[in-house]
Amino acid sequence: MSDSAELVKRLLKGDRRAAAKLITLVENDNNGQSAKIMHLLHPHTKKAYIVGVTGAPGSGKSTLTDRLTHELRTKEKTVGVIAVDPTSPFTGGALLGDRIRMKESCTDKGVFIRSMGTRGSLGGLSRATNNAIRILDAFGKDFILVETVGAGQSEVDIVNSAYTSIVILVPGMGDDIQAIKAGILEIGDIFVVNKADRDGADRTVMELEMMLELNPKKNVWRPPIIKTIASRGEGVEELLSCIEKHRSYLESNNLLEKRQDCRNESELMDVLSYRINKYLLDDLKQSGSYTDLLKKICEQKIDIYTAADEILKILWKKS
Ligand SMILES: Nc1nc2c(ncn2[C@@H]2O[C@H](COP(=O)(O)OP(=O)(O)OP(=O)(O)O)[C@@H](O)[C@H]2O)c(=O)[nH]1
Ligand SMILES: [Mg+2]
Repeated sequence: MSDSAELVKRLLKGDRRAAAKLITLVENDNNGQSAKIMHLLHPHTKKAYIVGVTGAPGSGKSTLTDRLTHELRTKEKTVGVIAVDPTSPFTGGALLGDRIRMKESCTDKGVFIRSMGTRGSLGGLSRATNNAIRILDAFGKDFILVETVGAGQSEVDIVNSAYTSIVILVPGMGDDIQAIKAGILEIGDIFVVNKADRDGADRTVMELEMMLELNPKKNVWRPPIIKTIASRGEGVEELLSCIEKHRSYLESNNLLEKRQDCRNESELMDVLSYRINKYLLDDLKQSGSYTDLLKKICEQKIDIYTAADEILKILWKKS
């Protein structure tokens, strides 16, 4: 039996080390190992409930995730936590930081915590994270909490794959609210104003309410706004009850299936474009006609669009 098959077998029996090893394998994705692993895992997935937690650096995502994990554990739910850290790929600084902040949950067997760093090519992080989510799903975790810094496309992609997305803001971020309005506001199913022990929390809630009012996307679900003090665990119970309400809303309106479909489609497109890039374009770059066309562009004999048309013709002929 291959290495990954053995690991998947151990994962399904509840072996934590196998879970950790498998996530490392999908992170590195050497020799197409992710594909093999995902093939074996697929029948064992689609059970976990995925929650995205996003917000600016330092807004309290890890603290809140830790508290939420604790709250879920009191309800006897098992939890997987994935902290996506796109900014510090090498040092492991954020990893340690998250570990320390999440220490409360760390010794608990019902909790599995993992940080993911930027790796590989563009978009590799969201693919690795999606695969890690599936690994923890097959591992049997009831809830998977995914922490991402709310900036950049890959984080938005990751949040998009959650069933319930929590957007965290902190008081005194008026300008930031404006800045994130376009992207993050649309994906928030629940808004949290954390650090409510600071001045201006009510004002932030008000500004947020006004912004949501202006949001043209009028859904039956009106995103609630909750004030929390994550460092003291205040408001966390209410947050969990909002997550449960949102889940019931999705389930009773057949929207959970829809979100799962969206998630599957975006992952399929991601894998397809990755493969098209990797196999077709890599192959093409080795070919003489590609080098010839490139040379012609440099010599001003052909423009880039015409060259691209020529390349597409070559690819179509091949397929
Ligand atoms: N005053 C106050 N401090 C808080 C609260 N919640 C978290 N903090 C503190 O804010 C700091 C950042 O919290 P984290 O949970 O690490 O924030 P984060 O969003 O995960 O940060 P990054 O992962 O680095 O982006 C820590 O020092 C926390 O103790 C709160 O409700 N009130
Ligand atoms: Mg954090």
